Amino acid sequence: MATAKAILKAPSSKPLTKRKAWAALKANHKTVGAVHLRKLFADDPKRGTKFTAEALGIYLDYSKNRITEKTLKLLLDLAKESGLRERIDAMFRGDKINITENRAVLHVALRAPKSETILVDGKNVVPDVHAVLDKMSGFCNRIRSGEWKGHTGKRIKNVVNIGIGGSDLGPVMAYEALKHYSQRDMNFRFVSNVDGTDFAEAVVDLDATETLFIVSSKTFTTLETMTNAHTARDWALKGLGGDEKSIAKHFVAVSTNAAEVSKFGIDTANMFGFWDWVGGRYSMDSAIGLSSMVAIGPENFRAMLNGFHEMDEHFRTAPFERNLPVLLGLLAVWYTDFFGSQTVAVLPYEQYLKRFPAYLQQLTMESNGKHVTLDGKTVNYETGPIYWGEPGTNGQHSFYQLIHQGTRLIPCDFIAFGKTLNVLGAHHDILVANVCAQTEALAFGKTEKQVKAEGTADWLVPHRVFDGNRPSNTLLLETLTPESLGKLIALYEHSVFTQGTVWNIDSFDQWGVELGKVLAQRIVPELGSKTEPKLEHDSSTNALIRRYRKLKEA
Ligand code: G6Q
Repeated sequence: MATAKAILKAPSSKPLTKRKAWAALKANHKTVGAVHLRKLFADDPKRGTKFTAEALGIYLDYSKNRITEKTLKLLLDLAKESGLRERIDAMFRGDKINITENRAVLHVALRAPKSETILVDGKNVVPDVHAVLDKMSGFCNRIRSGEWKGHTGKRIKNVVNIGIGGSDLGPVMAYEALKHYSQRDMNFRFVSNVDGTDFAEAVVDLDATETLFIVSSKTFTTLETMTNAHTARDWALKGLGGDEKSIAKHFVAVSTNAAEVSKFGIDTANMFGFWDWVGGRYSMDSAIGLSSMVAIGPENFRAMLNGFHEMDEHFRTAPFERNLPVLLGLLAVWYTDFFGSQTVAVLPYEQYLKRFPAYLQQLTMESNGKHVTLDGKTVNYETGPIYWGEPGTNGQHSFYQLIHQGTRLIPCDFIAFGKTLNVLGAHHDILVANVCAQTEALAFGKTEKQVKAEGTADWLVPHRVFDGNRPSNTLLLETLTPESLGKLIALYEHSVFTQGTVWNIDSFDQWGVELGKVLAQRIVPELGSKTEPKLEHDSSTNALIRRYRKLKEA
């Protein structure tokens, strides 16, 4: 088992800006950065099929990127010099590559087939993963079939997941993405915010006798989740006639912390476990996905896991030049570090993926929003870009203006499917026509000559010119299924890994989040205190606290 020290000695220990490929890429950017995509396409009629890669039913067209074959080769060299191969092997082997928390990073074990062996501290974790999956399946089948009854004998019709961050964003995204496959006579709600409105609105039309709460929290100490869980407990008890025994039929927990689960009053027989080697933002395919499994059923959930696993295997074994996550990750590095791009827009042309960008925000930014290397040195290059987005075509009528004609370079990932799950006249052709039209317009723009030829008045011409040369990837899949969703998520997970490896940062810790978890705890009693509290913050914070106390009393 490699130690943190050994990991630091991997090829990536050479500072990024001192790697050979880095210098070569800098030089390459000087020439390629000045060339228009129009020219790159005109010079090579095969470009549109050459810069593509296909695996597991996902077609990646990355030809509309500002790269040449040389750039691609250098990016692949950079991956090699950064020790990407060694890091991938280390992750899959169960090495403790999350060095600041001294943990293995094994979300890949969550979707490993029963026959595999993955060791953490000498113990094979795969049987434990499957034991939990089996327990989840049994539970979900009982809920879905109506065999599991609430305290008053009614079947469960409503499932409310209470969790935040990694214990919410994955489940809610997966539920929305796979709604087509969900049990339609049940309601699924997700409560995350400590703002009481979130809970109040989630249960406003629910009957406690038909409602099950899944309290999802790795630590079972997160302020928001525990506050919401206690509020849910009070709400349920009220609706169930105050009998404490009713809790057992209406509350289950997903956590790694059995002691806290018990303290809350949930029988640990109704607890679904996972492990410290599953990071929050990588946990939607662990027991944290219990609400997803109730919604879509165990078979569909397992199909999703298969999709994840296939992409894991692709990432682990495919040569880098055909490796989808590696290509996607390296392109993000190219724009972030050489073009100075600050963001990446993710634009799914699939309404069911409406929460996908929000999910990706956490995956990408919590992972790679780091400013020190694995050995604690401040980086002298940019790391994690800002990921954001909205489904198409809605975004076209709002922020695309800036992508087309603003002053910033925003690389975009367009995601589309060949088949729709809801065939309605020409809707799907119109939807996909917009994907093609947008990527075309971004790349090629509209020249002054073209605008003038349309008879545009001279003074208006500059406003109507589109420079183009704005890069995009297009990901084309066949149909949105549990399996293809699994592949898509794993694709981004491993793209994040690729980026983090090049940057030599710990993509698996989140000290910024931990800080947030403690900061508010000090102020809560100051806001609630009946007597004037002694405030020892800065003058701005003190004044805000005093003003809030006045406002709430007014
Ligand atoms: C994820 C983060 C964070 C975490 C939440 C919830 O990687 O660590 O988003 O998932 O803070 O934490 P709990 O599951 O412990 O409540």
